[in-house]
Amino acid sequence: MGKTITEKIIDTHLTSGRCQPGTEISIRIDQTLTQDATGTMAYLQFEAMNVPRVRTELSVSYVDHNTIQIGFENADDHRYLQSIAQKYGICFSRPGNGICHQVHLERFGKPGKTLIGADSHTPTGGALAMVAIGAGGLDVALSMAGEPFYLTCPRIIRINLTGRLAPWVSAKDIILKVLEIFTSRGNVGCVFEYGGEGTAALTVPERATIANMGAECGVTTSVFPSDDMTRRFLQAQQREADWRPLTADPDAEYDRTVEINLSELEPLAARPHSPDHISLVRDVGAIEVNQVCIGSCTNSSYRDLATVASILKGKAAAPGVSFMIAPGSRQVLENLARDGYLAGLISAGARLMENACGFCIGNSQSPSSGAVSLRTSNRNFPGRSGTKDANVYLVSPETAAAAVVTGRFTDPRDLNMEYPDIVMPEIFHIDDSMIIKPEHTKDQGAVKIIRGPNIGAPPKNGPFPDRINGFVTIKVGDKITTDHIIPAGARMKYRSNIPKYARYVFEHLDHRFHERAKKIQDEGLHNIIVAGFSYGQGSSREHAAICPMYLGVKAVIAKSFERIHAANLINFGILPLIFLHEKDYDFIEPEDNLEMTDIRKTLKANGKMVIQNRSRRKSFRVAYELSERQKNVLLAGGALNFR
Ligand code: MIC
Ligand code: SF4
Repeated sequence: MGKTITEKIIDTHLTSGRCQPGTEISIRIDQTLTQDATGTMAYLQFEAMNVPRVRTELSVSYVDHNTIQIGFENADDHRYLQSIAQKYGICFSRPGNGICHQVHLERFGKPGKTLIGADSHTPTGGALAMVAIGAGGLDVALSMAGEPFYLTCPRIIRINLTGRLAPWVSAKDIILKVLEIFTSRGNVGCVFEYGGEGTAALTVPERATIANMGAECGVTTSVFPSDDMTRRFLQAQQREADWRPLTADPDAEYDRTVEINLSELEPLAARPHSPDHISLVRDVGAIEVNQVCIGSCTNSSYRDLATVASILKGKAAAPGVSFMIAPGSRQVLENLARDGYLAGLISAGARLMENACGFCIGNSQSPSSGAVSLRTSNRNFPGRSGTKDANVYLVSPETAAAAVVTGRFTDPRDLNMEYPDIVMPEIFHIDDSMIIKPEHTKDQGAVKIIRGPNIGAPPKNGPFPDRINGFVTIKVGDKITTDHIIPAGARMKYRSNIPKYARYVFEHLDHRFHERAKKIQDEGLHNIIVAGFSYGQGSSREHAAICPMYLGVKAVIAKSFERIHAANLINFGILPLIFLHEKDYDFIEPEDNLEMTDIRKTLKANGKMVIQNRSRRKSFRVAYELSERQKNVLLAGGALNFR
């Protein structure tokens, strides 16, 4: 039987298990990436592993999230990361060099390789036919230490693209269509593999937009073939030697095939406050737009910004629109400048942001109260922009540019102009001077690691208790994101300081969570979180597990979990439990006293887990989906203790 691209890559990297969907396997990791907001914790954990040098083919440490640097904390983190990179043999992409996923695509990604990254949009690398997976920092640290990466062998869904995109419809509209079909929940353990004649016509940056936002569906990753388009992209990056063909066999079998006819697609938008609230741009209506932000790792390539520049040529931003551009990388910025596009953007009134995450993570450009903000990024979770009552819509660069001109939500086809035909540079102007390659000196051990006062050691956890006697510290609904659990934006500067960061757990849902959790913990009791479907969507930040762990959370009982967050909970010794009967969720109230006994014995024997709700004098059953390895990690109190 033929094989899919994903199976081919997994097969050549398999270190344990058999490639049977739903079972646990482990794979060898060729490349890793980290970014500064997850990186410091990942490297603090890596340091604790006492490995002299990374054991991957390539590890890259990017600085792209916290580049505003109000106060000393972020600059200290950057300095720490640079010293770590030098000591352990890691490439260091300096602040200002660009967003990790864009730069990795340009300078490092290779067809057929495995990549894990401490960022949920790592699957962007799937545009280059990699198996590229987002994970918590601790899992990335383990991969850097040469250990395999564990995952559930995925079910592969083929997305067959037929037809050809009409003018003014672009890659963002394809992935928004995918989000409409699959939604943001219920896709755990799947991989999207793209094929068909519509796929062949997409350039690598367009494929990257699609692979990037597969993360919003919750899939393990998205994979594209390595074909002539891939070769041309790598050639333009002067890396043709890294190319190799990689396609699915014609008789490969998929779990399911979904067809999307590109010729029928129209401009789409994700309405507030979820990436899967999809509408036709036409149906949103001509509402007034206050802010337009073009950038993020989803849509900040040369092609995206050159398209915007061409649409805006000779025009000016409407007076009511604050218009921002954040190029994905220094390479994108420099090539736009050399080719004359940048001047046009500036003339149109663009406010030029640094080549970094910036507005996307809410650490700058928060919209005004109640504003309508159009963004080309990938997440419009409530409050993520930094303004609680802002309405953020996710759209293509074309739709965003149309709103810049008209000041209203506008279908770009109504601009009554020719669709710009962007000619991509045959060879990009390339300058890697902001990537510091690790030196191969003999006295690596002598390199001094520089730690600022905000950088603390990762907190320790004891073995998992046999009995949980605790309280429901919070009960939340469906689709709770890691942004809800532990906010980013202005709070991100405490990523290396868990006692401080932990004060903001569930800040926007219940600002007294921290106080209550601390009180329960101080009384020697446990905290328990109760949740609905799809708990832990979005960011890979392991702080959404470490900070609750630090506050004495021992279990999360949910209707379902998202992949990365469930793995992070286990890695930090928090038990993820699933309601066996969903209706039991309705019978629990905040502050209920719950008790679980004989936990260690039950888990080891794969026995039935029953929880007593002592406040309601009721009991209910929960399930757990844990491999033997995960049980051992959990019982040890987390992956650092287990190693
Ligand atoms: C995000 O887009 O939410 C982030 C910020 O890039 C996160 C990582 C983080 O929280 O540091 C992600 O996507 O994993
Ligand atoms: Fe950065 Fe936004 Fe991409 Fe996350 S989604 S890596 S914050 S640009």
